[in-house]
Amino acid sequence: MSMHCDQCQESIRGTGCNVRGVCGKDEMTAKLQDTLVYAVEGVALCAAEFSGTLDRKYGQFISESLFVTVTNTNFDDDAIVERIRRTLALRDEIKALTGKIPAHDAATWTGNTRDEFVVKAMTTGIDSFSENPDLRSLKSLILYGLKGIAAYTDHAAVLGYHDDDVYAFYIKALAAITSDLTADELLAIVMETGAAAVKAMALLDKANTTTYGNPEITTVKTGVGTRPGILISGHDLRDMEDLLKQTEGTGVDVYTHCEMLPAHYYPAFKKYSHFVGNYGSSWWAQDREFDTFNGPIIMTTNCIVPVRESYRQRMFTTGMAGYPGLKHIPAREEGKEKDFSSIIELAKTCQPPIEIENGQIVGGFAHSQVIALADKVVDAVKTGAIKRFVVMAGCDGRHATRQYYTDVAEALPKDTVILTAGCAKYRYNKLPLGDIGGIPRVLDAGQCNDSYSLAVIALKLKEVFGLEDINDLPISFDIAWYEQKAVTVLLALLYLGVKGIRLGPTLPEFLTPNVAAAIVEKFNLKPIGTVDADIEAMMAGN
Ligand code: FSO
Ligand code: SF4
Repeated sequence: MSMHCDQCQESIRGTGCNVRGVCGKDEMTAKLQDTLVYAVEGVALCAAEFSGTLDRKYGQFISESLFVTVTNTNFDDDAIVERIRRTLALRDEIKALTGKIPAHDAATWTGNTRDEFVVKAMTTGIDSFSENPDLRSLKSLILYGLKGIAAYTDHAAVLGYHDDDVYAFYIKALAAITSDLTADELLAIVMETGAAAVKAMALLDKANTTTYGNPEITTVKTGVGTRPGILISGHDLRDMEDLLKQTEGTGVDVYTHCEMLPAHYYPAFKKYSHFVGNYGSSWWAQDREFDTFNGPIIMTTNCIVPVRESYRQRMFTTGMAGYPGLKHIPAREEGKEKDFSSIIELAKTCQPPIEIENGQIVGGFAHSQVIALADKVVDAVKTGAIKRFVVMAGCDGRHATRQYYTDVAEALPKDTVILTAGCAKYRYNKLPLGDIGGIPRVLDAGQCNDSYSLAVIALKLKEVFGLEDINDLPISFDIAWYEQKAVTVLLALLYLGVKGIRLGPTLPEFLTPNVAAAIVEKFNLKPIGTVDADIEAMMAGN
């Protein structure tokens, strides 16, 4: 048995991960995830035969299943096997509905055991997409974009928000990647994936802000209190809500980790006095930070890294996240909260967190807050106090090459403002970069999906300055990517017409030279260079 995975930035250069993932994913999990994607393609092929309006439960299920296969989300083979079974049952339900069976193996194959799923995986996965590397590359780009979109539509669905157009697009695009299409036809679907990405991010923005209010400027503490705490990570805000409600008055504090930091910016969560602060930094540092936290940890989504013995007994997953041997908190029953009581009881028996730093992080600059400050920002641009905005959103990662982003943040001229979102921010959000007339030099919009806010802000500035083209604004894009949600954000930005984006630390391995050249030519996408050369070019508008 062998695996092949090249979906993230830490994929082994030149070959992809083919023995074991750098992320910790082993061959069995990789094969089962490939089979799950294949089963989902079968659902899409059968659903594409349906002429009426399909119940949204199918789109929602596709969204969940793709999300399970996103990097660092779910390593639990049993959970994936169970999901493959459910996917096949759903596929057969649609076949019964349409009475049509597409002439494709994904629509007809059957299996029920883990062994059968692994055997199926030998002929599925991205290697089965096409013999032609360029076509395979384009299909991978579409699939990985869909996986990121799936994470976002899943978060929105948890809050009761759905976009049937995006659900319909899953069916169209997944059916397309199982078909023989030309490079031009696939490129058109790549652009449509960008359009669906914008819709998915807009939907999630609406879901989050309607449910929890618009993020506001907030100072978040990084020190610790004296009571035991629960650390919550990932991106699911409804889990955050349920946890804060259930811990109120229990003597247990709540801290955020990594991508949950922006929960502090929402009015609905800020009001809780036991919502103490943020503990630690980016996802890849979790094994150190979870160790010293002392209390229970809840992973609501990715990114999970291989779990150390020292905190295994106090780490939990929920939602689409999973890890073998960790307790999984089940989905909430209709109209009820998720039950975090066992975690709260465990927390009461734990020591308070060990302090690893004692400072603060300022954030909450999503579109509504920045637009509320628009006059101040526009004045600062007009008077020359702000010369340029540099969007440095995206993901963080393990590699030392990401020091580039810290160095750029430190070396940018003092009359520039960094716009950020996602875990990429941890490379520079604790640096004393100062402010410009009261406007902080790092404006954090929130989680990676809040990159949508940065696009809204750019479009608003374009309108205020009466410009025809978003590329005429004094904004440069210096984006960091790691997993598939960043692919989604990149496709969204390309779809919105942003040109000249710098992408690092490396261009995606799954892009062949021909596909990369086509994207570079059309969008002037470029790999990052040296800190000095990139800053000089950005300041000159290149
Ligand atoms: Fe980071 Fe992980 Fe939010 Fe990603 S925690 S890397 S792009 O999952 O989702 O930014
Ligand atoms: Fe490798 Fe990334 Fe795939 Fe993990 S997700 S197996 S690190 S390419």
